[in-house]
Amino acid sequence: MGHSENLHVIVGLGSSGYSAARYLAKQNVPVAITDSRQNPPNLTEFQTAFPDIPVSLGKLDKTLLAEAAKIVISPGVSLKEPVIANQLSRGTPIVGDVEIFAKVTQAPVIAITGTNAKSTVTTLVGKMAMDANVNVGVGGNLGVPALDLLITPAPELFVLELSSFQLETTYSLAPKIATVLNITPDHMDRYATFQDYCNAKQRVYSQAEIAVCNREDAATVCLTPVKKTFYFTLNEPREREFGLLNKKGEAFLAFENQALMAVRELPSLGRHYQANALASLAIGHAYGLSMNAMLQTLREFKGLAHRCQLVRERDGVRWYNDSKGTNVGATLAAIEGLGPEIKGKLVLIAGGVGKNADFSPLVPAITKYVKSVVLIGEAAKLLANVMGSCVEIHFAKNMKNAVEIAGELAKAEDSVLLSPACASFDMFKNFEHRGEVFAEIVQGL
Ligand code: UMA
Repeated sequence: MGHSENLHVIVGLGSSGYSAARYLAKQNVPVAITDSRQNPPNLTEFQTAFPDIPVSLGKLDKTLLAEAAKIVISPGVSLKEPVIANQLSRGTPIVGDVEIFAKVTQAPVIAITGTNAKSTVTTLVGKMAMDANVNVGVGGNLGVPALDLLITPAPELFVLELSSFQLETTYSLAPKIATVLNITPDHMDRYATFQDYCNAKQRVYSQAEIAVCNREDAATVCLTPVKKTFYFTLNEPREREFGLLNKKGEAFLAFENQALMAVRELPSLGRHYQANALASLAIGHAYGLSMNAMLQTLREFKGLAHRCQLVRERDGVRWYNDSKGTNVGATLAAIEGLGPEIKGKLVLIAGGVGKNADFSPLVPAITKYVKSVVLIGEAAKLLANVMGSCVEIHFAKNMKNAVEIAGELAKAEDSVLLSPACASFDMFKNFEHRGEVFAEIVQGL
């Protein structure tokens, strides 16, 4: 393992680690990799493409890390990991892939974070820019890792979804526009307190030019001085706000006192989706996109897979796949979004890896909109303890069993909602896999 002045040790060979290696190798920066997993994803492909890059597996390689001029850490690895914390205290610079990206990009960046809805808003804003003929790169925590967006011809705008993990290791990013869409507890297996998690999210605003904040969520309000701030709200908008206006009994998306478009023209249902549309308008407006063009994009955008996605209607029962509901806030948004829109009640399928979450915030919404809950996965017992007093509970062995039970419970005008409030790793590869399994079983009914 050749010693080198400028050795960059990449921690993690997931998609961020791989993209960092690819980027740095191209710049002729000496690179080595360590991953605590014996068999990280991409290993064979990586070793075929880069046979000369040393890879150390099975645990984070302390000796290798001690040789690093710089450590490039993947978002899935905590800075509190003892070998990492040790290097940090010895003064080794530790950065994430987004920091490397921020150092080299000239084009303006729209940076989008929040506990939920960030993928939807990132995709929507990206589409709005694309529809306005902007050469835009869209990625980050969603889909394409940031460094893989550095292609030629260089995009004139980047729209990045950023997680709190990525923000923790980003220092130089100066976004043209930054937003925190909402903050509710998540990843409490990585953060000591909710405040720590909020602090990580707030980092998106440092050095931003324009902030877009959620009027309904105090934790999203920008605490750093910026040039301009816009807000979105589900109430009537005031100055510099996008919100909902009621005109002759009909709800409109609106900017200040100006109605823009009837809510019923949106192809996706739910209050939470209306908030996403308003946030996207606020961001696009701050960037200078034409309002009419953005409204047209909203009319055409059908929403993302695994987010309150209608899978099928059968015997008057609608089946929704919200497998992306991996935390309490997301599931709450799905129940409160769909609940008021349907005539009957919801049958909720939930459970999976609980991530030390407090599930009690779900209780009022479940009491109001849910008639039965079908539970799967590791957190099933825990969820039952929290919800058992307010709703009928059923346990299922697996997804197939859960769908069968839900199918018996749901009557015409009810809807079945898969929104687990948990991660998927106990039973599935990821949330996409969970959603696909669910949809396939439902299609087969
Ligand atoms: N891991 C180890 N040992 C290691 C390195 C990683 O056990 O040495 C584990 C991690 O604990 C984690 C998994 O491997 O469970 C993946 O971690 P990673 O850092 O290698 O992840 P990547 O494949 O690089 O993907 C990351 C984001 N994943 C995480 O933050 C966990 C992806 O977001 C993102 O799309 C990708 O970078 C590109 O930027 C996924 C995600 O779940 C969708 N994000 C979380 C969320 O949205 O809630 C934050």
